[in-house]
This record gives sequence, C-alpha cells and structure tokens, in this order.
Amino acid sequence: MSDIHGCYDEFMTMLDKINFSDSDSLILAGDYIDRGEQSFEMLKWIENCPKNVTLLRGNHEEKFSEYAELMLMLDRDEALGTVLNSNADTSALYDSVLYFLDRNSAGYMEFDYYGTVNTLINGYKATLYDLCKWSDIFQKMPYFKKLDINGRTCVVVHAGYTEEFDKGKDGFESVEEFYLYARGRGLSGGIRRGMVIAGHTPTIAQKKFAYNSGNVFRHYDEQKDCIFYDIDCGCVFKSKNSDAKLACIRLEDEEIFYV
Ligand SMILES: [Mn+2]
Repeated sequence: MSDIHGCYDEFMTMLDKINFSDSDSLILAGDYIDRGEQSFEMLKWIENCPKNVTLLRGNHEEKFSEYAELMLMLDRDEALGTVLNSNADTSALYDSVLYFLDRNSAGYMEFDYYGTVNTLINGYKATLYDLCKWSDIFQKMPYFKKLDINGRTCVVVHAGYTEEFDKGKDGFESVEEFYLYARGRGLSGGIRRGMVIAGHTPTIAQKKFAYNSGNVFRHYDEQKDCIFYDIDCGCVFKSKNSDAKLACIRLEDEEIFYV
C-alpha cells in the first residue's frame, strides 16, 4: 500500500479486508501523514508497527524531518531553551519558527506546509520530544525494498527506482531524490526483468502520466521487460473525487484490493 496520508480508518478497513495476519508481510511505500485528518493515528500505529511490516520513506516523511530539524536548529541558535517534553514550550518554538522565517524574509523556506506539525502540537499536545522521536523513526526508514517475486526482481519504492543514476538525471540531484519524487519520467527508471511498485502520483490526477480513474496504473516496458505499477489511488481525496480509493496489491499474483 502507499500514500495513506492520514487516512487511518481506510487503512484499518484495508487490513481487515485483506485479512492481514502474522503470516503475511506488508510493505508500505511511504507518505503516511499530511493532507488527511488522522496523521496522529498513523504516527501512533507506526510507533507500534508489527514486525512483519516494512515501512518505507516518502517525501512527506522527509519533509517532516526537515521541519523538526528546523525547530531544533532555531532553538539552539537563538538559545531559546525549549524544554523537550513541554508542550507549551514546543508551541512557543513553533511560533518562533514562523516569526523567524517571516522576519528574515525566508518565507520561501518551506515549513509545515500542510499544517500537520501545528495540529500535532496544538491539537494532540505533542512535544518537541515527540516530533524528534517521529523524525528519527522516519530517518531510519529505508528508501526501497527489493524482493524476488516469481523470478522477477521486484522493487517497492515511494516514487521511482533506477540503478543507472547520474547526477542531474531527470532534474534530480541525488538518487534518493529520485526514489522520493520521480514522477512520470520515473518511468525512465525501472529494472531489467523486473517490477517497480510505487505510489506518489495519484491515479485520479488527470493529465498526469498515471491517470487511470482512481484505479491502479500498470505500465509494461517491453525494452526493459519491466512492469511499473502506480498504486496511489488518491485515497485522501475521497471527499472531492468519487474515483479516489486506497489500493493494496498482492505481489505474488498482482491481485488488487480497494477500499
Ligand atoms: Mn509522495
């Protein structure tokens, strides 16, 4: 599954629907938080994640870590003395970051773009300690998982996968950026006699390469003998788009489940 984006209820419904059990292994391809209402519930679930679940990193996790880092940096540089486990101090530090970015005309520096950090602090009483704890979990998440499925090398990744990366390929500075952000041209990646399972680009997005009316998008590259799947069916946009769904693919037989 990929791109749950705070849709905890749908995620639980899916686990139920696929009868997820100890004998299964589940890979989640990132973007657990932001946009949806239940980022906090997702974070709590991630904290107590079962052993047979592999959590991969998405661009939204990467950004979250940058925001936490920015808060830590300001606290240190301005000697604000934020008490790690104080919600009031954390809330004040959050405001200081906004003030600092504004005062230094650094508004172009992205901070808490989706308001998730604000909600966690002011709605769920999260502290700087909690934010750093979640950030640490994210920073330990691998970018991809490689496995053998019926003789095919299968890679699960947030956005795209390539083994032939040169700096500047498709406009990306690093291969990690490619893993997290490749889109459309991500099809230029892939793996010989392989399969790439990614999310990141909702298949409800018209005019985007993976548009498929909110169903899983499948593309077969004959030259590379590589199957590419985009399984982000835009679940979090459900209220605006009736095609939107949460998708889950069973890798052994490529059967797809929807919630
Ligand atoms: Mn993404």
